[in-house]
Amino acid sequence: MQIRVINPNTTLAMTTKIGAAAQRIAAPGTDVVATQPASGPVSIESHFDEAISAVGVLEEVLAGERDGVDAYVIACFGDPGLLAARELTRAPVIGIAEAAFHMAALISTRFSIVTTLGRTGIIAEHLLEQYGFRHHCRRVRAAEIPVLDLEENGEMALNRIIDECRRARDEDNIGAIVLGCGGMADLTGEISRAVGLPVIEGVTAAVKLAEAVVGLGLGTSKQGDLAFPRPKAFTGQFEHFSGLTPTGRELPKQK
Ligand code: 5HY
Repeated sequence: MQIRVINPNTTLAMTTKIGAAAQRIAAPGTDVVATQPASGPVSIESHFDEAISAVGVLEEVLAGERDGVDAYVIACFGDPGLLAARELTRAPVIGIAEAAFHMAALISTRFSIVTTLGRTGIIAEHLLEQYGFRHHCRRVRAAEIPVLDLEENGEMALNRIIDECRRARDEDNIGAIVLGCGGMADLTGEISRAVGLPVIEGVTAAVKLAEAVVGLGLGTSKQGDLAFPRPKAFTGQFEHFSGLTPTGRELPKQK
């Protein structure tokens, strides 16, 4: 199967790192293609960044539909454009925040999240509510590092994240930690060894969930609100979305 892992920001170093972490965890026979939008923010650290990056995610899904992709992963912890992306395809679309919440809830009754900047913590709070994991999560904490410090000041960023994870371990009465950024995709092992708790991050969790959904012969339901959007005219820079019709690509029958 082919999984398209979309990094919604436009920092190639982070896309490459996310792709490598995803391919490392993928099962034999799973081919990971890591992509990023042609246009958008170099990092996503606000509601504005999220909103702009969501259009880029949708462009990448439409490109994936032309390539016959079997599943998609949205590799930003805000899951930007997730439901809109699901409307565009029969293939499963997995957001890394949702995947990490599910995985953490499978191995612990309570977890805390450690993200980058405090200001994006509210986005994780909203997703916990939306996905029904509010009662599983003790706290949403922040290492107070800009997202691109994960690329530019890796050592410092890692130490700040480990310090915050240790505080979560000592203060939150939890069984696991969720890392709140796609750019942390390669840090789980090191942090888990340093903190002594299971550490989940969304990119690798999402790849395994995508494989499971495809493996069951399941995909995005086209019954109800995730049906293909009704074709219509779009104007200006979005004119190319006009008359958008589904590729009609059928998924393998459910097992
Ligand atoms: C992410 N920003 O996963 C989010 C993390 C965050 O560019 N990739 C980003 O801090 O919200």
